[in-house]
Amino acid sequence: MSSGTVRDSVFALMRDAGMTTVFGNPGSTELRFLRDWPADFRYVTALHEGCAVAMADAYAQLTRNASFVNLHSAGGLGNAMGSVFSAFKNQTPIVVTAGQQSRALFPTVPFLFAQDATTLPQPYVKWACEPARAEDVPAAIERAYHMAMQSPAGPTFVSIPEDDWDREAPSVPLRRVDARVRASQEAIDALVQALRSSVQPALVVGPGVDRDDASDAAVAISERLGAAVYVSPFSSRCSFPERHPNFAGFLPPVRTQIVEALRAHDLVVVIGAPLFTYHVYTDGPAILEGTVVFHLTDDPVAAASAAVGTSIVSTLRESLDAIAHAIATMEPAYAQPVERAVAPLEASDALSGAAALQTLARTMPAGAIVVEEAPSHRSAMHDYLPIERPGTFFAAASGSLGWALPASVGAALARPSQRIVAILGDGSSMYAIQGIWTAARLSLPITFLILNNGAYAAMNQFSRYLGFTGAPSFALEGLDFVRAAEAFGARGTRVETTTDLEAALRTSFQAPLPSLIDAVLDDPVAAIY
Ligand SMILES: Cc1ncc(C[n+]2csc(CCOP(=O)(O)OP(=O)(O)O)c2C)c(N)n1
Repeated sequence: MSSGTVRDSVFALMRDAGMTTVFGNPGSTELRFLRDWPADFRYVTALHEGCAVAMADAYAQLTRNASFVNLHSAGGLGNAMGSVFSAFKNQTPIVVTAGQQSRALFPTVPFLFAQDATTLPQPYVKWACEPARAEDVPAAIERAYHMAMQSPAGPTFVSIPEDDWDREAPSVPLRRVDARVRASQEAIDALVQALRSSVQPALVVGPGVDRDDASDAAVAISERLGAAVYVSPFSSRCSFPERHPNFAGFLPPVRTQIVEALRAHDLVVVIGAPLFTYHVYTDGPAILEGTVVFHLTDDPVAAASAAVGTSIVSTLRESLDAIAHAIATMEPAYAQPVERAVAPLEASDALSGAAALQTLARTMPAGAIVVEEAPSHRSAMHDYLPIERPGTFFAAASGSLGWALPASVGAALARPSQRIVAILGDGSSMYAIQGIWTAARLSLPITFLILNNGAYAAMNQFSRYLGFTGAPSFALEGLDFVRAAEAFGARGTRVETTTDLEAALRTSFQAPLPSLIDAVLDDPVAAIY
């Protein structure tokens, strides 16, 4: 086994793993890693560590490979934790590294020392390690890579003392780990049997289907069975084309409403999502009594904590292919159409959130990727901006704000020839506004569309839903988004009508550069759920 420095070995390993883009924010404890930067590596500077991790998150989701993040000791990792939480909930593979002080200084509790470095990111990383010896760092990174990639995928963490990089270490070639998990034939047979005998089956698809690139199999199964297809509550990806005739809509994160939505079905198969994700408590059963429930998941925790039914743990691609194959000889059936088509808004210059989204749907280039974080507009988005293709919609599964703006930067880096549209609330955008600087520095074709209602409107929405009054104001006055965009080197435009929004969008889509559109809405607080 050849030997060089830790640094030689880690860079070789990263090359083998296809992790040649590093998202980070630097400090002195990372300098030995960053110096003499190899020409075949790209370093993406983020001005906040939460941005670095969110960029790496979308980049990993779109490249379907773990991404690599390098942060500055405890302070950098601390800043990143909101996005680490999101990556954990998104099940995105990211190898997060952070610099640590020199080993020889540990006993003196030096400046920048990350005390108990591996505890800080817990429990939102799958594995955290500060190797016992410098020469163990490459093997730790290799393990972090494999752990991050295995289902359920997620972030992992390695703390690296700064003096380790120049120490001698063996080279660690990347081993191949095939971690696909296949369900037993018996489990698949039972599910196929239930599908064959169901009168009115429903599929509930979650982000895991798109994550496993298995939407085509979900479409094939639904078409063969005539199964209505619902989207799981708060799904962070598009797993089923939303204009497909079998598409039946989005389940709300409320138990009683899910029961109601699925009432007509004798069989419900939840695929690639928890069963179910709730936001508010309501009493009653998780599903109508007598409904048969199956659950396909790659996440043992989701299987163990499902409210009802039979859970089958496997890689989704494998089990969906097996099911599609088993029912391929059945006569194709047609789903009973579900009444959900929402009438288009009448032409008007009034700029509501719904009108803005309808305008976007009309003007957005084919193949554009939408990254969303505009909490009070989520249901209007479902109604007026149907996502037609899996692989073109991303949101944070965590509900933690500050993800989408930098995630759109990671998406643009992964898909340089595609237009990225970040749909952002005015409040949400401010958690990570400095991500615009990275987009501007790298000339990325991102349209930041701010749905500006001048408030944390979701907080008002939710207060009303819960019947609470008397909270401090959730208004957000005095933010100037055009000047903010310009301060970071991007173009900014403010619009107040649908006509001006359409013009601004068309201009934005023509330039291969980032631009921000501040859409000032005239919007009453919409109902929630
Ligand atoms: C990190 C974080 N802090 C706070 C919240 C709580 N929160 C949920 S929605 C919301 C309001 C977001 O406002 P905005 O982006 O303007 O969207 P709007 O609700 O107006 O559509 C807040 C503060 C959160 N989800 N994440």
